[in-house]
Order: sequence, then C-alpha cells, then structure tokens
Amino acid sequence: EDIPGRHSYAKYNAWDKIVAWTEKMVHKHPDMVSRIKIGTTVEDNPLYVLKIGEKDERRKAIFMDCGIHAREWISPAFCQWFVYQATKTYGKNKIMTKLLDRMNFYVLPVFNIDGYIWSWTQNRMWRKNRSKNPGSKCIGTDLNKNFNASWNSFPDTNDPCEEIYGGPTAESEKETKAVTDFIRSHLKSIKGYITMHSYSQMLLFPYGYTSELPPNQEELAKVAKISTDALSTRYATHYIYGPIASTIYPTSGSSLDWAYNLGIKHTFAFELRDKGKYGFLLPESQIKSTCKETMLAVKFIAKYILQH
Ligand code: ING
Ligand code: ZN
Repeated sequence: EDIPGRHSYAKYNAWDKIVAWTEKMVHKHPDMVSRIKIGTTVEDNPLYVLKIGEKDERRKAIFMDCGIHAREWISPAFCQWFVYQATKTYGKNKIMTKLLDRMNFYVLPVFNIDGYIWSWTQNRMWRKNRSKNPGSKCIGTDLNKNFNASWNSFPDTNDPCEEIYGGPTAESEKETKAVTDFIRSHLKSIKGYITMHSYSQMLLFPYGYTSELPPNQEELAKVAKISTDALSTRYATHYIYGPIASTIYPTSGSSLDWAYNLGIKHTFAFELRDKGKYGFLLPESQIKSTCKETMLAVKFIAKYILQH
C-alpha cells in the first residue's frame, strides 16, 4: 500500500497522483464509479467529479467537495478516503450498502486544483486560486468568498491582496462557475451539500453572512449534534457545531450559504483536525484516523438525508 512515490491513503497526494487515482477508481469499479469533467481551472487543469452509485439520476444525491482552499491538505485526503471506503465496503457494511443502493454521491476531490499544486510546489500556505487580478500584482481569489450569497458584503473581501478576496464579481472564477453550474443542473436530485475544510474541529451550517438563523436550524443542529457525537465515538475527538457566523466567524460569499439558499436544505461544512497544534500542517500520521472518524459523521448525515 504505502510504496514511495505511489498514491497512498495514508499520505498527502500531489495532484498528478490524484488524477491517476480517479482513473484507477473508475477502472476498478466501472459500474459504481464514473468520472465527470465539470470544467477546467484557470491553468487548464480538469475539474473531475467522481459519481458513486447508479446511472439513475432521479435518486437522491449528495454533493461533496474537498480542497476549496489550497493549504487544507487533509480535506482532499478525506474525499479520496471516502470514495475508497464507499467502493470497498459496499456489499459488506450495512449502512454503506443501504446508502449506495438508494442514493448517489458526487465527490469533487480537489476544487482548487491550481492552488493545491501551488501549495505543493511554491508556497505551502497558499489558500486562494491562481487567477490574475487586473491592476494588481497580487494573485488569486478566495473561492469560498466567490459564491453568490450576499457576495462581497464584508468590506475586507474587496482587496485582491487579501487572503479572503472575493473576486471581481460573484462566480467570477472558473472553478466556482463549474461547481455552481453542475449543482444547478442536478438540483432535482441533490438533497445534501457537504464541504470539507481544515482546521478547527467544527461542524458548521448556515448562515455565515447573517446572524439570522436558517428556517430549519433546529433540524440542522440536531443532525450536527448526532453527527459529531458519532465522530467522537472513534477516537474521542471533540467537535463543536453551530451556524458559521456565531461558531467560527461572519463571512459572505461562501459555498455553503449559496447551496442552502438555492434550496438544498441539508448543508454542512466540516473544519477537520486539528485545533491548531499543527493546523494546516497536520502530520500524515493523523490522516487515517481523521478520515475514519469523519467517515462516521458523513455517513450519519447521508443516512439522515436518505430518510428525510
Ligand atoms: N474556514 C472557512 C473560511 O472560508 C467557513 C470557514 C466554512 C466559512 C464554511 C463559510 C463556510 O473562512 C477556513 N478554514 O477556510
Ligand atoms: Zn478552508
């Protein structure tokens, strides 16, 4: 499994390894996994979504993305683990079998590919994408500020040199547009949206751009509670949960708020391990345990969505 230079679930994998891995997953499980190119990035890298489940597009589905922020390497590691476990435990694990018999998952393993590559090759702490900003020597837009959800309502997202620059307009970025177009065109089936970040050990739900609470906030809080309880059964990792604005900080233009306002009523953002000891530089020795515990939470959310 863990051979130097090869793709491994116990390591962080460079983009070229992840592309090869997507091909391998389709090849290994042709009737369970398919690969959809939903667009390309600024630097012309292919945005691949792996669809897990059946051809039937009418079934309920969950869209999950990882790696919207370049330096949050544990996030793409989780998406890879999720696809691997789904295919490996289908027919063996009761819950996974039930889930995949009745619903589809769309998994985007790396959302911000150009930024991810940059964080591997040039600057480990890079966050944004790599688009040029006319009239500025600063590069990149924060893709999680680029969605059409009260876009640019906080003034500090106006400066291209800021880490949280929201772009010239909502959905200005090719990566954002590819994802929003895909979700909009599959809206009939998509009942859940999950986005993976690090770090802080939190499970968040809308809203970020207002302190008002979403109409089904009681339900979201209940699901978040049971989900984080399930997560902690494995290694006693402690998560807090709540609306974005009051739990982490107020922020506009996020994918989570956008998906919720589009009508996807079950939307969650994970802030994976840890709480700051290693931060974005979470050691590879923690990848598997992080993925295993997170899997419990995601499976609970999926099961809940299936039943509601
Ligand atoms: N934090 C997120 C950010 O974009 C977040 C917090 C998550 C906001 C989900 C809105 C929705 O600032 C990190 N670590 O990126
Ligand atoms: Zn993030």
